[in-house]
Amino acid sequence: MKILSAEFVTSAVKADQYPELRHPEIAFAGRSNVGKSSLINVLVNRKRLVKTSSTPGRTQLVNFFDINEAITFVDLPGYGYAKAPKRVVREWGPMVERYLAERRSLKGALLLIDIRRSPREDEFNLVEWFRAHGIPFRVVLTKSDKFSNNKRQGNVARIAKELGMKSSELIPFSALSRSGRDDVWQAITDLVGSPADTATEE
Ligand SMILES: Nc1nc2c(ncn2[C@@H]2O[C@H](COP(=O)(O)OP(=O)(O)O)[C@@H](O)[C@H]2O)c(=O)[nH]1
Ligand SMILES: [Mg+2]
Repeated sequence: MKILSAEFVTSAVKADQYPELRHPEIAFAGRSNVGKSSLINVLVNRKRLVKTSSTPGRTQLVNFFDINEAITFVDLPGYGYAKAPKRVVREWGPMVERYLAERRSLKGALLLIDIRRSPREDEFNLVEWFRAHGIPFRVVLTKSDKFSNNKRQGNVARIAKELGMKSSELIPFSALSRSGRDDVWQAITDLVGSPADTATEE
């Protein structure tokens, strides 16, 4: 994918603030600090389109980005930040599920999981919501540079098993080395082109 433009559109805290955009939309979901912002920046070849941080923010925002005036990237709020206020923790599920349930332009989602971790309740919830709302999704295993080649494949297999998926359905990615970038773009292109739009039109 040749990146011609990548622009921040808006941040929303509520559904009525979501922009009216006519492009196919791809959502990025994952735990705070998993590397969501870093992935988006690498995908669009920008250092700082999306702010990265080692101390996750406390505001739960849905951020919209316009890519090439052709695709919308949606950075969903992270979860699992231990210091997040209780209210923020409570609001995350309904906010994200509502977005997934109602957003008509949504063509697919990427679920990010740190390659060193195991999927937990929040990840299983997301998978359940994707399936319940007919949203095709792929899993991206972030920070793959944390392992050597050998160990990396072992961890891909481990997480695939934990998710009940095939290793080939998981994409190892590193924002440091940019390895996996083409595979993630391919997944996005597949999702955008997939005939899944009936799924969101209940
Ligand atoms: N080693 C390594 N660190 C990463 C990678 N991606 C992100 N990080 C680091 O993880 C932290 C959180 O990244 P960020 O993209 O802000 O995560 P987000 O909270 O999911 O948006 C930052 O300190 C990043 O530098 C990666 O691929 N490899
Ligand atoms: Mg982020």
